[in-house]
Amino acid sequence: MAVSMASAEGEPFLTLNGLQTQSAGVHTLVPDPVGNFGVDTITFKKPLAVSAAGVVTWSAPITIGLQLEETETDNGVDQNHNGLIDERALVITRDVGTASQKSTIACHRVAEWFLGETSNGADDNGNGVIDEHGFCVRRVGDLLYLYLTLESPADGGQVVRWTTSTAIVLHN
Ligand SMILES: [Ca+2]
Ligand SMILES: [Ca+2]
Ligand SMILES: [Ca+2]
Repeated sequence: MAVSMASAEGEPFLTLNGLQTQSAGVHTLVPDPVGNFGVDTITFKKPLAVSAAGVVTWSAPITIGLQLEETETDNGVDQNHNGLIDERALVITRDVGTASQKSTIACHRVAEWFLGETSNGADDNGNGVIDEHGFCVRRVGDLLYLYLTLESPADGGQVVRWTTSTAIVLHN
């Protein structure tokens, strides 16, 4: 039992760590998610190289965003019959705005809302972020906080949700 719990909780953790937000430039965040609501879509650049004089060469923009699953409609009904309602996918788009722009899906089965949160202008789950979605990003100082809730159908029409959050240090 303990093993399966660890494995299940590991999935959102591994997803967040695979997003390559590590060392994203603090001054490259669009939007800069400093508000109490956070954002579910963010664009950033990463340092590719630093010259001897300290000049940073930045990557092309990278966008991470929460999107409605292609086969789902945002209406409280399980259109694609997978046992999940209005589920999202987390999409990474690299080389944004260039000829080689390409999107890939980082993960499916992202919940519409972060665990314990509902849309009401209040911080229901007491994590300091208001009305956050199943994927949410918020900046505090030079730390970028990432939140993720994944969900999976279970027996008897139930839905099981796993959630995690992490903080990464941004590049100046
Ligand atoms: Ca569905
Ligand atoms: Ca909250
Ligand atoms: Ca709320």
